[in-house]
Amino acid sequence: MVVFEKPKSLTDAPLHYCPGCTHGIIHTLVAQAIDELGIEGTTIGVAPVGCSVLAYNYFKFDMAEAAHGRAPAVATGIKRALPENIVFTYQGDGDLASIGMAETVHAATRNENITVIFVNNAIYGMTGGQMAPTSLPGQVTQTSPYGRDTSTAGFPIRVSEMLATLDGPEYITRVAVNNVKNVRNAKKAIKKAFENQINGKGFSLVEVISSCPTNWGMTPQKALEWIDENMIPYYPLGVYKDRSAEKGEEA
Ligand SMILES: Cc1ncc(C[n+]2csc(CCOP(=O)(O)OP(=O)(O)O)c2C)c(N)n1
Ligand code: SF4
Repeated sequence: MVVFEKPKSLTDAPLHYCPGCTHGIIHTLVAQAIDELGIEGTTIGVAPVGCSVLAYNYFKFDMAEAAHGRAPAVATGIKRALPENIVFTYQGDGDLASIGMAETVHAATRNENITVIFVNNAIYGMTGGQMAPTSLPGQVTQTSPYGRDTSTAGFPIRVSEMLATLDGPEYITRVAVNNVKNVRNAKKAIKKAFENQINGKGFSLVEVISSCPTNWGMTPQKALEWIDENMIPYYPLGVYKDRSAEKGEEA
């Protein structure tokens, strides 16, 4: 009996991510959702700038590469030109919540019928561990060696809560991938975010709390524990907006 097999929507290319990085888990969940929905032939992904810049090597369906932070704008253009296709972005917190915040907010408030996978690891991974908009108060990074000082660097941005205040978006949720239970919930949320697009519901964003053991300076195991101890208390998991559910409609 086959218990587990690689999703069809992943290529055979070996992932370049650091040992213990949870980007790989999130790639698998996206690919599984696309396989299960049978949309691999019509899906177009938009890769970001960040550690997942090479996502187009790993997904077997069509991919486009956006300039840093511009993925929701690129996805908007693709979706409007090709409305029958399923279009998603895959973005880190530096990409989505720093340089790309405007594109994110405006795509959400327009309720663009796209799916956004937002990987929040509280740091700029690819460029060597600088402070991100989502770095925690007191978090040591390359650009906050004494810890994030909120009096000069401000407070972390809770993207899901903020977007949920807008009338536009259909579905905003936060999940994590640091243990089996959370991975299972993350899978359900990602699948629902794609189903919403198939059903024409509009903008769906899944924020996934992810690890960066390399730049956090921790073992992979400790990084998963750090998510429970530090990330989730600041970024509570849960559904922040589900317009159809609020109206009592079917997904
Ligand atoms: C216009 C522009 N500005 C800055 C950079 C440098 N840069 C590359 S990746 C990155 C941040 C990536 O962090 P994040 O989006 O959190 O993704 P991660 O690597 O952590 O997955 C930055 C600032 C760039 N490539 N282009
Ligand atoms: S630097 Fe961090 S986010 Fe990037 S691949 Fe390594 S562990 Fe993952």
